[in-house]
Amino acid sequence: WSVKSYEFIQTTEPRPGVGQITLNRPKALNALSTPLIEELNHALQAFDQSPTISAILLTGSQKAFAAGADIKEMSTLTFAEAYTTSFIESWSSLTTSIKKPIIAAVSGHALGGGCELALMCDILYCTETANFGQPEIKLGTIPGAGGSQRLTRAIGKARAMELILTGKNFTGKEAFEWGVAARTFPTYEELIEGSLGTAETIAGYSKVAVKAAKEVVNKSQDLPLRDGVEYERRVFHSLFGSEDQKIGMKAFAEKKKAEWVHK
Ligand code: CO8
Repeated sequence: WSVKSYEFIQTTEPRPGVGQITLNRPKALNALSTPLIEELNHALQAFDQSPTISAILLTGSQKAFAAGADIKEMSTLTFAEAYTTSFIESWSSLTTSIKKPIIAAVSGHALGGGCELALMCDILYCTETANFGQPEIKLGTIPGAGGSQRLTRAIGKARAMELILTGKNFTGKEAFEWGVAARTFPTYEELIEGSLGTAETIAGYSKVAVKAAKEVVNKSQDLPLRDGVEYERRVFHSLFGSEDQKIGMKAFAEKKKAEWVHK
């Protein structure tokens, strides 16, 4: 994953072990065009492969995380084109190919595909006034990047059905109250600071344990409880083979700070 210059996103390494991706297409409120998504996927892969990065922060601007898929790009697309090119399929590759934790820091609009992108991340933080929604019904279509599935799992069928059928938005405060967001912040600056703090905390742990923890929690979304618990136990057992598990437990017993081999 060679260094690449991007047009629609910015990448930085603001804290030790933390890679930040900022969506940067301000004139279109970070509408998720295909070129933007290609850059996002490239940057995510680069951070995922980087030995110096342990956690990823994905954010937009104060005004918009992302105002959805690019409506102008989609307006002339035909069924045959969408179907044969598997339009949108690669947009959710971050849920399958990125193994490091991704924190979404959402301020402003997170609509349609923007809301879906935030829902794909591992932890969602937002401002109290963030503007979430699945307004596709107003465009004569439906969510296409997992919104009907992930939002429904996150907030339950009753609320998700109402939101998706009416296209009504919901606030960051509601996102927190309904369990979509793990935390809310009063301002954009506090949101970024809080998100970086969490990313740095995660980056301070063993990479082996962090990867395993993300994997097993995400499995809970796909597997029935019994299979999920069994899967967790298998992975838990496998960690007895990791140097960092030995280091962590020895450090606890000796009342010392663990110095991870795989950090
Ligand atoms: N696509 C393309 N351009 C957009 C989009 C968009 N989704 N959203 C905003 N823009 C553009 C506007 O066209 C405008 O451009 P211009 O200046 O050239 O006219 C510029 O951004 C600024 O927008 P506004 O002037 O409208 O700004 P306001 O502050 O007045 O309004 C809103 C902000 C409320 C966010 C408004 O722009 C809006 O309603 N946008 C559309 C929101 C929407 O419907 N999103 C859902 C799109 S459908 C979708 O996402 C399907 C999901 C499929 C899967 C995606 C996988 C990730």
